[in-house]
Amino acid sequence: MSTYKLYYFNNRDRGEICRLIFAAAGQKYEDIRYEDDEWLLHKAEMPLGEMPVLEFNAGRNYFEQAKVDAVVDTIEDLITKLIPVFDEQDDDKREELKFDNHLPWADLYFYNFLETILGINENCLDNYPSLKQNREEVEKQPKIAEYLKNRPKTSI
Ligand SMILES: N[C@@H](CCC(=O)N[C@@H](CS)C(=O)NCC(=O)O)C(=O)O
Repeated sequence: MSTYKLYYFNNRDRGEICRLIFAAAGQKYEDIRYEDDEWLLHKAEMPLGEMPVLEFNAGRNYFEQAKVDAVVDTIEDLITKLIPVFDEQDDDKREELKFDNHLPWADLYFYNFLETILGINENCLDNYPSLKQNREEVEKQPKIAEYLKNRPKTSI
């Protein structure tokens, strides 16, 4: 028999839709709710350090499709953070936004991830000029350019 554990904070926010779906389906599940003051003890147990997390049959990330969804959703979070920067026309304000949102780190993360995806499909950014531009800007940074030129070549 399938068993489900849903981990979330003791509030509705992003977790409640899962609870509502379980309720609507009449599916039993364990509703594990962490209080804010105990969250830091559990954060590292979560695959992405965030909740909600669904545990199914005593393991995490069981469905291939769920893993794919998680990757896409995580990239979606990054894109959401990048959008105000792409939209900002004023160069100074744009730099400020990057700083405020810790975007240098997000840009690098995104750059690295996309490199793998581009290895699978080199045309995948053709419809996303702003993402292409973001990659180009990362590559243009002198220290990054130097690193990319000299790093060992690996397949992934
Ligand atoms: N894209 C993620 C976002 C999850 C998310 O932002 N979770 C927040 C609560 S709504 C969280 O875990 N915050 C605590 C933390 O990041 O330490 C999802 O929808 O699963």
